[in-house]
Amino acid sequence: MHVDLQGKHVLVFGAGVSGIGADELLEAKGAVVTLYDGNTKTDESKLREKLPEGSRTRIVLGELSQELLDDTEIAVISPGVPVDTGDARRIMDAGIPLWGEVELAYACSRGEVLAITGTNGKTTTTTLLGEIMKYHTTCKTEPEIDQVFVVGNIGTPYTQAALQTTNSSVAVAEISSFQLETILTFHPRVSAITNITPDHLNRHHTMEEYIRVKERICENQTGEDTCVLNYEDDVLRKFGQELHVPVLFFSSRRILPEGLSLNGDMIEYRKNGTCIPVVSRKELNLPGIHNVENVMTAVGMALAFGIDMEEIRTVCRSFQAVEHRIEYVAEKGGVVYYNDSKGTNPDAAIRAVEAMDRPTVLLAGGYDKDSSYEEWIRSFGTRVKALVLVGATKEKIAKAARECGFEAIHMTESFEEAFETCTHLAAPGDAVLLSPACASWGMFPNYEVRGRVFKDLVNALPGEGA
Ligand code: UMA
Repeated sequence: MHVDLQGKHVLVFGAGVSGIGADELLEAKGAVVTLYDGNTKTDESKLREKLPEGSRTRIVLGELSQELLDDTEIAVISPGVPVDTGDARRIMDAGIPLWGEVELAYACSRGEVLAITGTNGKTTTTTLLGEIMKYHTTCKTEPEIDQVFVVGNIGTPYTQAALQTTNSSVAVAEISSFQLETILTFHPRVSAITNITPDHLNRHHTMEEYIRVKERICENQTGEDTCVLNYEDDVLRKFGQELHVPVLFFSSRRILPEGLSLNGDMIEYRKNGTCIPVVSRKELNLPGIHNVENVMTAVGMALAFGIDMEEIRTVCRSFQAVEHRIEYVAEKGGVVYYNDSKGTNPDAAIRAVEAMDRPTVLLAGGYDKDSSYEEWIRSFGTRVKALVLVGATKEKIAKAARECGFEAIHMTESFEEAFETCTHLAAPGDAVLLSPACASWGMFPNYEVRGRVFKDLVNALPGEGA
């Protein structure tokens, strides 16, 4: 699909990585771009350095003036900007079309899109599917796919790849609920929703709204497409049973007559009365049942796209855990350190706790997303021996922990102090797990930086490591 943006006056709202990607794409398409960011502390010259060479973009910081709005034909909004308040609302009230950065990228792209959303598992699934698709292109002398782009919420803005896409390329896109809020024509050939549990409720307000937004990933799909869904998620099972798009279900708890199931240790694929073993759980280098579900999602999507089973198997067997997702860091003084900085909500953090096989000192807390923490605390069982808290949510988590009867709580003032406390509390044979159940914002720019700071602290501890 290609839109004509030549000479159009476009306002890009938000000057993070999405805004910069959008700016670059819009300039290449001949639009007259204004890059706007509400944060007055933004360093304009540093921002300009990030824009393409010879960029003619006008940068506006602080206030979004009426004059600028009057001059805007299309606004492209970054995922982190809430659409129902402040300036975004003013844009909509002024009748200016509001596109998400994903919509802009899609409208300027060619080729097929495979898109993954869900509360947890998106990044691992997207990475694995990207690897399967890339491997596929190396297996054929004349592959029908010429290039694979792994984009979206995973970190590389979709807009950055849009102009390189061709009629034979595939974009494997991790799409967040924030991004789905502002799609219009976005149409994946295969979509997937890994699971839906409470997250980002400060932004979406209610669980119903969060679910509605997630389900928008299928909105433009047709009977020719496929949606891969988790049968064990009550919301998704019901959604799939009523969906206008063919559904491929997967289950880690029961054998489904059609689709992907876990039978003992074996992932199996059933279709039209035949059953094909895919890969054994023991052959995967990923801990936890949630990762079996992530593998099933990626496998289902690859199969729906027509990739050979043998190619899928090869990649599943060699695939390693994604950085920041229950990532083994090192063993120091008999203590094993795990980085699960990507555990940014209680459900993701439950999965990390459940994957621990030794007494665990848990480092948690961070930005407040209006989450409730009781279920996560109840999942501690006898595994978590101490909870070390830091950040804006520490009091709320401590209160919830005490109400659940968990008393081994240690309050700290900084991330460094929290880490040091963990090292004192952990004895040889224990694990220290960073799995905050909260976003990093307020303390760090993103979860990647938080995870790297943690890993640097671990690696600086005395001892051999590895
Ligand atoms: N801003 C305003 N006004 C506002 C809000 C923000 O001007 O009301 C400005 C900020 O000052 C800032 C810019 O907008 O300069 C930030 O934009 P952004 O928050 O959209 O961040 P980006 O750097 O563009 O990164 C976004 C995603 N961030 C969010 O959705 C919050 C990244 O996902 C994504 O990797 C990137 O686009 C590329 O697609 C991160 C994330 O935390 C990993 N996602 C959430 C999650 O996974 O839970 C959804």
